[in-house]
Amino acid sequence: MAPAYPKDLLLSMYRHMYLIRRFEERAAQAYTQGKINGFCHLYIGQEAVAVGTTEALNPDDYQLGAYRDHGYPLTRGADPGMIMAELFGKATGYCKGKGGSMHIFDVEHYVLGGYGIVGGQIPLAAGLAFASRYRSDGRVTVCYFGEAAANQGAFHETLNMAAKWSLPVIFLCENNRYGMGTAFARVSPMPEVYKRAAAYGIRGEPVDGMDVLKVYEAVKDCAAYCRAGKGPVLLDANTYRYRGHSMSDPATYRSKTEVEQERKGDPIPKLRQFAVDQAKIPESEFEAIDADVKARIDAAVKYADESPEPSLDELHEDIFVEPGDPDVKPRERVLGMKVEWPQHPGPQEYRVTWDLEPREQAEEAEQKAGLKQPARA
Ligand SMILES: Cc1ncc(C[n+]2csc(CCOP(=O)(O)OP(=O)(O)O)c2C)c(N)n1
Ligand SMILES: [Mg+2]
Repeated sequence: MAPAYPKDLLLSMYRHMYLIRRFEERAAQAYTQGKINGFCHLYIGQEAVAVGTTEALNPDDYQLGAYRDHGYPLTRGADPGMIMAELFGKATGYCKGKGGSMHIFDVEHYVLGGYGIVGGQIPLAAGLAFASRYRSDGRVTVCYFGEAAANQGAFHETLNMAAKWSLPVIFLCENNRYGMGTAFARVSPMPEVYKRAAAYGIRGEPVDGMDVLKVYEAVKDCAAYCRAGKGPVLLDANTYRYRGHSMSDPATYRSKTEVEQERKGDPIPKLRQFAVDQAKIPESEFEAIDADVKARIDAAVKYADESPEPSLDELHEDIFVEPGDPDVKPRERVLGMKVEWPQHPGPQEYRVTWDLEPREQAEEAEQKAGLKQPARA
């Protein structure tokens, strides 16, 4: 029998998946109208991964991902108008219009980007997890990346180090089977990314990324495992992007039949059906959510449309942080809302709970194993 999920959880999952879907549909429309410049990668089809993950985590666990990144902050309560404004290159965007679609950074909600270099976020995630371990702050870091990033050197280097140091990080592969126009199976002898965990002696497993409840269960379990100090996890979410790689991709490398087949497993109607049939939530509640989300996204587009361009005087601002510069709190700056800002302990308050092997011990062990000659006097 399916476990009983609280009604609030099911509705929140539905709301957030639909919020991302609607946001992305309107972003696609705005792109074709010439309102968005540069790259724009849509997350349509993959919503269950980010939503199931966020629902399974604590609100102050870190999340970061690649350039297909509008959905991550939306799951955490970021302002859709400010994200849309960022896509439009407007001054009211999360990064004052200077980051654009690929670099949504929302510190308030512990969503730390948005990175354009394939695999570039993976070592950063290990750094965050190292900081959590060092400060004993109990946080888990979730690092989303595409399966094509698992063929980058940074992936292997990071997993090696994260495993050695038992870092509390979930490496969450959004395995949508394509890296731009290349099917992953064509360029990888082992396309099941989770199997690569064996090379680092860490936990690795697949999950159905088209089912939000399955992602939720898997991430909950992995997060508890990381928090217990058992080390990193490689979670391989099998998912699918319905649209091209980016807005400029006609997606001629896969058949229409394949896409139509995958769309039959759409995670949004699947959850709605489950909630109506199993949890007996009336259809009318979903209709109300649909209407509310549509109105919010309409307002977001209007807000982005009416927002000003950044001034040319600002061209050289926010490039370097100078000592004493005040922190920029995007929602406070743009919407005047009081924002809780994450606080970190100062260096003198750090509680280091584990030590790397002391050098003397390591040298002694090497000598015993005959690997190292004693230093000559
Ligand atoms: C280091 C690097 N190499 C190449 C590119 C060009 N590039 C951008 S996206 C991409 C494909 C990545 O695919 P995947 O990691 O599966 O993520 P997805 O786009 O499917 O979400 C490539 C090769 C890049 N941005 N960075
Ligand atoms: Mg991919």
